Amino acid sequence: MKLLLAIVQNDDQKSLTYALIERNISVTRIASTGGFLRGGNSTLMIGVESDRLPETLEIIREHSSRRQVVTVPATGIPHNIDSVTMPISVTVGGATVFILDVQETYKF
Ligand code: 2BA
Repeated sequence: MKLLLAIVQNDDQKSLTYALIERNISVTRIASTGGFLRGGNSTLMIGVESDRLPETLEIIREHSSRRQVVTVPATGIPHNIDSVTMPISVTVGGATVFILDVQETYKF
């Protein structure tokens, strides 16, 4: 059995948790804080049988980022005015995943 610790942005944790539960993969969410940005994130503790590891990683990959539209200065556009901005779509989010071997599991 493997224990995954997946650190994701708060905005992604809900859809990721739902996706895991839908596939019958148990998950525990811990509210956490990134040491560098000091922002809230979520750490998901996921215990899975080793043969479900690739499937679980794929679910995390699929559900840990999203597209977001941000507005940026329209530099580089000929004859642009300083205050002109343009919307662009970027991918935000992502996951940091640690995988640990589980020696034994008990449920009492
Ligand atoms: P990521 O590397 O994607 O990390 C996102 C969050 O995942 C981190 O939040 C932290 O909570 C966790 N994490 C990542 N690597 C870890 C590790 N080896 N051990 C334990 N937890 C880990 P933050 O610490 O707030 O960092 C947010 C983002 O800031 C990082 O994104 C990275 O792009 C950047 N960053 C972090 N430390 C940095 C540093 N010393 N110098 C420059 N940029 C840094």
